[in-house]
Amino acid sequence: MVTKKDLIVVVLATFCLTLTLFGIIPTRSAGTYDPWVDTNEDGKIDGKDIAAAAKAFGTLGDPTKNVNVTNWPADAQGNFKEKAASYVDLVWCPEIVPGENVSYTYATAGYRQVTFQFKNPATSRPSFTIRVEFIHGTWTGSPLEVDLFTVPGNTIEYRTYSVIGSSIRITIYNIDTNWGTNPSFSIYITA
Ligand SMILES: [Ca+2]
Repeated sequence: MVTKKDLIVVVLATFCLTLTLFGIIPTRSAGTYDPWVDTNEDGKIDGKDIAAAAKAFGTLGDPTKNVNVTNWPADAQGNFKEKAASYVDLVWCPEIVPGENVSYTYATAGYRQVTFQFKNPATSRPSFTIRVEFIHGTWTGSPLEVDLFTVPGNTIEYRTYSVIGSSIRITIYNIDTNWGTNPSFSIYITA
């Protein structure tokens, strides 16, 4: 028994054969090339694509397609690199006694810029010296120091850095000989 599907297959197959035999494939496409219609992905919409559609005519299924994506943003290991959102941290440090220091490290991979604002709340003493370094994740050498500055009492200082490593380390030294206090800082990591 000849079904409707068989008829359509025959008609399409004849059409394809005619195109092939008589070489009347138009050199100028009537529409625009659509890669989703190019089922055998040879860069050309022709009888082979129609034949494939004809062969599958009437079948049912899940239209979800597996796709390969090229030129996606990836890190050195080939993992997808999602654009990071900016973040901020506000820190009230513990009391740093004379001669001591505290360090804070923040991830900066995928970020563009860091703005650091430091507040020394002391009326006059102590002064704090701030060391700012970038660390590269796979780099075993010394961290890259990008800034070293001293903030006297009753002073707010802020600095901005371009990201040049996978993390930034802020070390706060109390350079006084007698006085300690609790400094505070804000750090803005910007995508
Ligand atoms: Ca094709």
